[in-house]
Amino acid sequence: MQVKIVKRIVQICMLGLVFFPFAAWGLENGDFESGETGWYKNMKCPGNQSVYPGVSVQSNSTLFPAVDNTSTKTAVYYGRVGYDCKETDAYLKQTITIPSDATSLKFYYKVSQPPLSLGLTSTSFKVKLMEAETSNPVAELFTLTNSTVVDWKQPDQEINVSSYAGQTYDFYFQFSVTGTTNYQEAFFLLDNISFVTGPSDPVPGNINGDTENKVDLADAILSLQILAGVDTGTATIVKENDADANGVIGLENPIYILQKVAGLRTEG
Ligand SMILES: [Ca+2]
Ligand SMILES: [Ca+2]
Ligand SMILES: [Ca+2]
Repeated sequence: MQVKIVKRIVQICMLGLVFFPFAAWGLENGDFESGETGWYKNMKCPGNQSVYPGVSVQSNSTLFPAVDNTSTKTAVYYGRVGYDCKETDAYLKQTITIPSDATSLKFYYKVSQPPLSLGLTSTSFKVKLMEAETSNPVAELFTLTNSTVVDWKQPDQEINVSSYAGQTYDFYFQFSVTGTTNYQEAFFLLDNISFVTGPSDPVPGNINGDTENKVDLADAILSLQILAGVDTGTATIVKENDADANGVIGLENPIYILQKVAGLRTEG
């Protein structure tokens, strides 16, 4: 009888392990269609309306337009200066294990703010990884400061996360607005966060590796800079997208890219 009870207890414990794993694998509710499920929200200002000041998930509306026609909800940071509370460190975060075959991070954002000269002194939006236990910073994956108005878009550069794949982190989307003039405000919208997994197919000519796989003058200029030995600073260079696939950025790249731009090349 006792053996049966012990067996039953072991079974229940094992079921518990199946249904409540220790860390979430991958990202939960990255499109915010389940509201704030899976996300921890830091917001010290109480706010007596649904959206100020701080970070929340809102239904699509004129003020918070959808990123695409599959979206009904969007994460929104509403930064307002000089109201009853200053929310200068609002964030959404979740503890995740980045998929072991993740190559890059994707998300869409939108900014709506007046010019800084009208009373805002700074705005920022950052995507960060922190150590899950200690909150020590690990990496700043994306930074946007003092942005002007931008409609829904993805980051210009691919955000490579392959060196963090398979590891567990606190994953932060952090917002800040400061200013000197009361009632100045800025909105940051965020949606469709996801990890791209598996090796990506090369896109000949997309030397700067932008996430929309555009082959344009920016790639031509970058490849000419590489050819000329000019310091390209922190620019991303994706050798896998070399036009003739030998991994060396030669003159064939600006030629190929300019032919593409001029519409002289319809195939590949
Ligand atoms: Ca959505
Ligand atoms: Ca490009
Ligand atoms: Ca080459």
